[in-house]
Amino acid sequence: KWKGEGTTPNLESIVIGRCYEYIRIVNPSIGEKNCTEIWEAFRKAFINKDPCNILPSDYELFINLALHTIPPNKSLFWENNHLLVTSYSDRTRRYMPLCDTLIGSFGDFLNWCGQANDTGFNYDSCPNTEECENNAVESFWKIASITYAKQSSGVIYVMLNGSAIGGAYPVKGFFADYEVPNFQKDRISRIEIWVMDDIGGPDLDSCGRGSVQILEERLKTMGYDITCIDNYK
Ligand code: ENP
Repeated sequence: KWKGEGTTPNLESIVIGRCYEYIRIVNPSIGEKNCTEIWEAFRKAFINKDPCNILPSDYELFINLALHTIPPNKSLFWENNHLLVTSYSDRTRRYMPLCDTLIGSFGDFLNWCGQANDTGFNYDSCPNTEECENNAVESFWKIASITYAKQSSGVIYVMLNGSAIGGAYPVKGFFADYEVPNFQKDRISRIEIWVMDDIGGPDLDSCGRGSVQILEERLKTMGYDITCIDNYK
């Protein structure tokens, strides 16, 4: 038995439903997509395999089928702010973070894994990152992050949490390791960082200080035009 939570019950129905909701209601401008075919590609990435040996490249077909453009100035990167990002982005109406793309909607708030020599899902438990990094969920978010960062253009927004223990900008994390290195410099006009403190929470990190300063310097060294705003209204 693994230490992580098992596959979300009704995963197939949830994901196929989200896919149709996405292409019919949330973002019909991406055009026709075959949700059943995309689901099959997603499933085949990890089913009937050792759950600790799933690589980002196993999701390549899924990514190719689900890919659509991200409008310029709509990308929103974040760390430790999932619920605020979800409500503020308003399902693509205001911004389009990764979880509001068709690719991201296959994983957001869900859990999944399979097992070797078995064509079903493991609903009891799944390996967490400490048990093995090459698990189905982690590898999914890696390739999703890389793809999303490569497609992002115009003004790039980054929402960090100034009350996060360990710093607003984790120097190891999806944003630092898979997104920043994949930005397409010639398509990005500037980067705007928002450091949001939790309501009633401590002000542990802010623009020009601590881990936010590390991020600002990293991006400046890469040649980006940066603005940073504390508690963006
Ligand atoms: P956490 O640990 O605050 O939140 C993890 C939760 O957010 C999980 O429910 C996860 O879905 C969902 N989620 C949505 N988008 C992402 C994502 N994009 N990602 C990992 N989990 C995501 O988030 P993290 O781990 O720090 O990740 C934040 C990253 O997301 C940032 O790089 C941001 O720019 C990016 P699930 O399937 O695990 O239940 C990439 C990695 O968008």
